[in-house]
Amino acid sequence: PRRVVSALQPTGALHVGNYFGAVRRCVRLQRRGEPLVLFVADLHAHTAPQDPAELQRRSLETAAYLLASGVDAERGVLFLQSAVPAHARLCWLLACLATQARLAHLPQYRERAAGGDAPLGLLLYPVLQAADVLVYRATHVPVGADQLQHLQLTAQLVRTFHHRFGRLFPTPAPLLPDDGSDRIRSLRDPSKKMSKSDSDPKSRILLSDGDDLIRLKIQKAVTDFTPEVIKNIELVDIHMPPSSADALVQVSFDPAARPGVSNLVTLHSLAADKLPEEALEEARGLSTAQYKRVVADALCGALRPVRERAQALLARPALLHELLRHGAARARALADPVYAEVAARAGLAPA
Ligand code: AQP
Repeated sequence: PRRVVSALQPTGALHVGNYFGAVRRCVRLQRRGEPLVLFVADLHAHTAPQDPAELQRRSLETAAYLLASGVDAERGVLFLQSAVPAHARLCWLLACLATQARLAHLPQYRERAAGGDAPLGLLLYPVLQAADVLVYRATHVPVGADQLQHLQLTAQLVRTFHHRFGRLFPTPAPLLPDDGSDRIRSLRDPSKKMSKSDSDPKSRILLSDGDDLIRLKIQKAVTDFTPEVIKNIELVDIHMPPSSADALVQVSFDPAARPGVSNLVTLHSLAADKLPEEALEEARGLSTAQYKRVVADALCGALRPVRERAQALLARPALLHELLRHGAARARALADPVYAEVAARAGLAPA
């Protein structure tokens, strides 16, 4: 049977990159009938220092935004990672199958550790990710292009596990988006991805931002020194999925040459549920400043209902806690038998 597993870290307030790149994709997979296991990755959050009360508040807030975005907690399973001990238990065994050199070689580790004396948890981060999906025998994982190496590590751990202990897990396949939603850029520096932990709050639009703040941040977004959105100079291949690979549009949607403007086109197309070509068509004849108002309108329209539902949910913390408790019980019912089988294969007590 198919099973999709995904997670978000409660390391900060969710931004539109998280929303279009992860949350909305999960909602749409679920609406197409995929069985979804989704959790708030509070164990992962501890790879950076966390204030305990703040972490708890953020975890609840993240869950509220997932529900507000349309995650169906009854059809799927929604919970906090730390409430299901099988993740950490399987992580230990997988860590014994991984090598230090392999993990230290992963680009994200090298970036975040930056040659310093990093916590061991940071090195183990992708091993816990592997445990997160394998403990539900996931068949598919929605990822962004930057996560592919971690999924390759998971595949390698599956092979090593099977070699030692016999076949047990499907090898989870990546589900990559073809709409650019996994590459939302910082509004202040389009060479970087939009990130929860960027020190500049104007670099990201939060799901909690009101209309005025959304408009202000888009208005201040760094673009380039070309005043028009569409430059009628040359045609380039837009790097679209095979179905539209021959679509040629003007140079404006060129993430390499004009990353700031292209990021606005991507945000516009995602928020308005249009193809980038269609979004660009609306930009024809507009200055960048005028187009920014179109983008801001689309974002306000897409995010307002999510924000309002989240606020209503956050006003009822007892309900949220109860929902997550119920989700964790259902997650344990899925994960515990898988871990019990792992333990039996590995000669360990059943938990
Ligand atoms: N800029 C982005 N564009 C598209 N998708 C993005 N995601 C993150 N940033 C972008 C996707 O959101 C999900 C959340 O992953 P996470 O909570 O594990 O954190 P992350 O990937 O490390 O994202 P952040 O926002 O940059 O958080 P911090 O600052 O804490 O590292 C993932 O599916 C990710 O692909």
